[in-house]
Formats: sequence, structure tokens, C-alpha cells
Amino acid sequence: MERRTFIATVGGGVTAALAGCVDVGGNPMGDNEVGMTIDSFRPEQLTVEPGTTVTFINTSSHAHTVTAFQDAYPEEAEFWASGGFDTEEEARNAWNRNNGGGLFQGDEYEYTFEHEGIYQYFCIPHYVPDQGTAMEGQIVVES
Ligand SMILES: [Cu+2]
Repeated sequence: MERRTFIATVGGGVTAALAGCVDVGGNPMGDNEVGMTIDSFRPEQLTVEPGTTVTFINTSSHAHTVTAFQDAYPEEAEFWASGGFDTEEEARNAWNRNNGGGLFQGDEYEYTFEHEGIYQYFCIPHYVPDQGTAMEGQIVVES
């Protein structure tokens, strides 16, 4: 919340203010952080230990979602997505209805990965493989 307040205050200085937190490739500089360019997650693959909270930060000016692919996560884990939906279908419906689950410039979404395995996720508006757009990533959890 502090970050959002800061951005609202500085207004036009957003890009410059954020520049210190992101490298030239759009990767956030902090540990356990995933940034977003206009059409990709950076880094696309992140490896963390069980119990790690990862912060997904929209470092771009485009709206994105962080949405698990249905069942593309360890069996013991639950579906996860920005907006807190229970299924991929629910997340897609919410986005299509009113951009539900959307992360806008500077917004953050946190999720704690408890179980070992691979968690695959995507951005609903920018995952359209038919059109050559596949904004997706994965979190690898291993101890
Ligand atoms: Cu996106």
C-alpha cells in the first residue's frame, strides 16, 4: 500500500521513481520479486524455497493478471490468482466482466508458495498463443 500511495503522490514522476527498483530488463531488484513488462513476466522463472512469499509487481503501464493455469501446480497446493479466485475459469470470467483480478501500474500481488513443485501461471489478457502472445511464467519451489 505504501508504494501505491507514493505513486499517487508523485504522479508524472512514476517512471523515474520506479526506475531505481527495476533493472533494464524489467527485473525487480529485490529478492523473491517478479516484475512485468508490457508483455512478459521478469524473470519468467523464479526458484524459491518452500514457504517463500513472492511479490508480483506490475512494473509496466499495462494492466496484467497473475493467474495459475488450472491444475498446473503441486497436488497439495490450491488454485492461486490475483483477485483470489478459485478456478481459472472464474478468474477469466472476472477479467472479462470488469478487469477483475487486474493489477495496474505499481500494483502488487503476493502469494506464499508452501509446497515443493512447479507452479505455472499466466496473464489473462496477454496469453493468446494463437496471436503469438504468451505472457506466462513459473515458480519452482524446492528446498
Ligand atoms: Cu499481461
